Amino acid sequence: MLEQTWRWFGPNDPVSLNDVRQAGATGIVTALHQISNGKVWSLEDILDRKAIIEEKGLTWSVVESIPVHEGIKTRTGDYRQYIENYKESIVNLAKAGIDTVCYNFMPVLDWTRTDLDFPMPDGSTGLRFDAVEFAAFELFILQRPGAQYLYNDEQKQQARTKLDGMSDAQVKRLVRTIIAGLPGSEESYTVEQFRDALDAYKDISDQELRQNLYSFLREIVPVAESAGVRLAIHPDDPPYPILGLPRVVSTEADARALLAATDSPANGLCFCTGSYGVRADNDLVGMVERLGPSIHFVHLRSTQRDADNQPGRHSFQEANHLEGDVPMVGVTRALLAEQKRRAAEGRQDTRMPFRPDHGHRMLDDLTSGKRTNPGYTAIGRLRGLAEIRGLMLGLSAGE
Ligand code: DNO
Repeated sequence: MLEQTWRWFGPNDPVSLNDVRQAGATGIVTALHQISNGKVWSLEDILDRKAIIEEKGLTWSVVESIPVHEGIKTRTGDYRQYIENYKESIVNLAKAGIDTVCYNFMPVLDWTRTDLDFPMPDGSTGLRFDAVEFAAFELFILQRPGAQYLYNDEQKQQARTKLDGMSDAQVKRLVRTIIAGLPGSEESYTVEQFRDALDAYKDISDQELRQNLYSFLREIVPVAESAGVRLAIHPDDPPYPILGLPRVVSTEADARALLAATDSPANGLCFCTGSYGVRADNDLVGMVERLGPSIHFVHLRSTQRDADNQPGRHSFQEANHLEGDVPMVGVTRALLAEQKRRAAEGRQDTRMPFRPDHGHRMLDDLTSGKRTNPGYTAIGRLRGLAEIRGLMLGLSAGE
């Protein structure tokens, strides 16, 4: 079995550590969300948080995430200081015995959706990214310079029609959903600030962002390696360019290039099936088979692409964990095989933490008025964890 973990947003998370225990997870995935981007995580703050987790009989398994300051991504401003601070946080985590750190290198926005309560056929609600709504936002609300060249006339018309059919409240909600920051994203903007944040990338190509990422890795990976910490980069979500921004962690080729840029056991991946899985050209099972040794952390969830999708800008919604486009059985089987392989090889890092990523709002979470973080409900994730746990047990029993 892979280690069963659960994302917890800290003491203010409406889903408590007691709830996590009852869900049957043993590891906690969390971050010091109260510390602003770019600042050092002190050993004292880390130990305080660790004690809260251990008091409940759980362990702090993975840090998700130490956020990467925008200055590091653009290599502007005080970025050198932010990199030094990042290293110090890694070393402090190692001193506290925490050895796995997730991060991402998505410019401006972390994960992005257009609807946080999209009705599912069974009456639950889930997260959705609608490419037409997103185009409406970009073309007509944000009026991003350059956006008009990304879409053909038919797509522009579709977006216009979509926007015309929306009430003021719906438009407001769409804007908020896109720019106000989803849980864990650590950045949120007003429309004005958002324009400025995008502007900072106007001269940064994919190639340059890639180089900025690799330069960052060349600095932090050796520090992580000597401290005994494994880094796990989360892929882009959605895994294709948006808003004219560069995108560099969306495909198997991207992951390989990143691993090759700094060859070290500390330089690894967070394998998020929901993010990579939105692209039909990502062969998820093959990716686990080929990249397995570098997978330090796993997010298991599924997505469903719309039937009428246009390649490169898919609309999708999040599916139940064992349904949708992600071949969850094959992926899980490949992960279990990787775990066995590590044990046979004598590697120490055999726990391979995974968390059930996201979950629908369902049952009491729909009716109780409890406000959980979008995607991070108790009951929806409990369903995901229970299904995946059963799947793992079944697959292991068949060995
Ligand atoms: C969304 C999450 C992301 C993820 C970061 C990792 O639910 O998967 O916010 O934590 O991208 O840095």
